[in-house]
Amino acid sequence: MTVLHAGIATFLGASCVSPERVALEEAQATVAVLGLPDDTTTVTRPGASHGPRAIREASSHFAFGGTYHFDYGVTISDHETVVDCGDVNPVAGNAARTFERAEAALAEIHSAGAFPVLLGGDHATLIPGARAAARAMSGRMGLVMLDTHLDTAPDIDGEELSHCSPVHRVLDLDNVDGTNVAIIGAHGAANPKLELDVAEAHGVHVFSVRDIDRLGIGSVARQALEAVSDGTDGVYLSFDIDVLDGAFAWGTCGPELGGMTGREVVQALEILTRANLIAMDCVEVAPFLDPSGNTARVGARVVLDVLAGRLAAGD
Ligand SMILES: [Mn+2]
Repeated sequence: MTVLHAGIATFLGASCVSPERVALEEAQATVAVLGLPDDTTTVTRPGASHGPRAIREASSHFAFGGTYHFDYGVTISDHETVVDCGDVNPVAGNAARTFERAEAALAEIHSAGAFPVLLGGDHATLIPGARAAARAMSGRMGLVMLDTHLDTAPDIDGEELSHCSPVHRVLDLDNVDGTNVAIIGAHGAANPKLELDVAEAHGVHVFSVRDIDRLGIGSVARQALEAVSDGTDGVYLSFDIDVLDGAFAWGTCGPELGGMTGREVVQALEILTRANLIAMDCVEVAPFLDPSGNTARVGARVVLDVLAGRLAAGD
């Protein structure tokens, strides 16, 4: 039976399971989707707080024919038990407390041995995502981020929990070294010089769109994979939907001209999923800015590619 729009719009129609270790273990969850509907650290155009539900809704379109991913030749549901843990309940106006709640839920998911798929929310979503992942592992953690922006600002007017600062908060972690951080897709006119200076000072590998033009996405993704994997026990993958050219995904706070193409993103994910991924996020989908629904659909597709890519890489 083909089911597209019946029932509750969980991610891929997955069962709802509370983000508690015991419940997740009872469900034998191997992948746990968690929404963080918060965009209160956004500096310009908000709306990403509605991203998780829009991505879930869009994921319904991919439930046609089961969860077979043609590009990878794998049926995700044959290998993974995906569950949907719903959304973190944000504390309005208090990002710190909201992120504590997100970290607590993510800690349960990690302890149950499931792979967390965190749906933002603005890019500050990466802060609790990375903190929880870093705490759940023993060795060093790498970070690979696809983003138009560097997001390395130390703070914004003294506020350290900003969607301009998540990479700096990751660099603050004890078990992260800047040389194990790679940013793919940086470009455009909205990256302050200070953020580039911070990235360079920490030895972060920045692969710009011009690098992609010059070297090809295959070479760039392989170099990033090597950097984030070198000496690390696990890699966090953070995907900001705005890394795509604004023409592909304009429903986001800061769409830019001249970003990555859909084909480049697909190729990059195929390579990056060969890393030992310990968690992922997909952030900055602001559905009200894209009435067509395409940006959310792209977000759902990114998650599917990561899930299928991990399976293909594990063969
Ligand atoms: Mn961005």
